[in-house]
Amino acid sequence: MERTFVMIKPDGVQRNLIGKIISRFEDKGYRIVAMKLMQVTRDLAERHYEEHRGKPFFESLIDYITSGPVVVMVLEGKDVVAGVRKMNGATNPAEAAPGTIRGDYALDIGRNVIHGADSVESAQREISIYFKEEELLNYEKVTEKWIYE
Ligand code: DAT
Ligand code: MG
Repeated sequence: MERTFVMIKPDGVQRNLIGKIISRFEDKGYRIVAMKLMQVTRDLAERHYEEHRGKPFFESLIDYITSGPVVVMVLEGKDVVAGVRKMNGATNPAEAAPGTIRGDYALDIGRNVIHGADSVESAQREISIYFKEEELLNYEKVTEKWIYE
């Protein structure tokens, strides 16, 4: 089963959106296989976002991600990488469709509430940055026979 990496960013935590955001993913049918509240260090943030190093917004992105606690999680499900990206909405909330997380809860690109890995390879890399193998749980939910045919 495919896995993705998701982060509720510091603004999402401060604005009491943790429960609402997790509910959206649960309601969709994705299974949470790992989750924790944590403070991201600059070193960790720079590793996470290394593809953006040198871009004009890099330093403010690192300041933002390290500005307070975040919730990180690993979600599992059919086509979960693309599915979560769709649920998150466009990177710039000004362009994110209503009904998406960024479309419903954000206004500025530098306060866009949520992160989701952009490919299966990115997901694997990001999961390994934020989680140890033993933090990823293997279990089944009884509802899954009503979610998958
Ligand atoms: P995404 O988070 O949708 O994967 P990304 O990987 O291109 O988007 O960028 C990572 C984060 O960096 C993004 O959530 C917000 C910030 N960012 C991206 N492009 C930006 C820009 N042009 N100006 C300011 N911040 C930007
Ligand atoms: Mg990205």
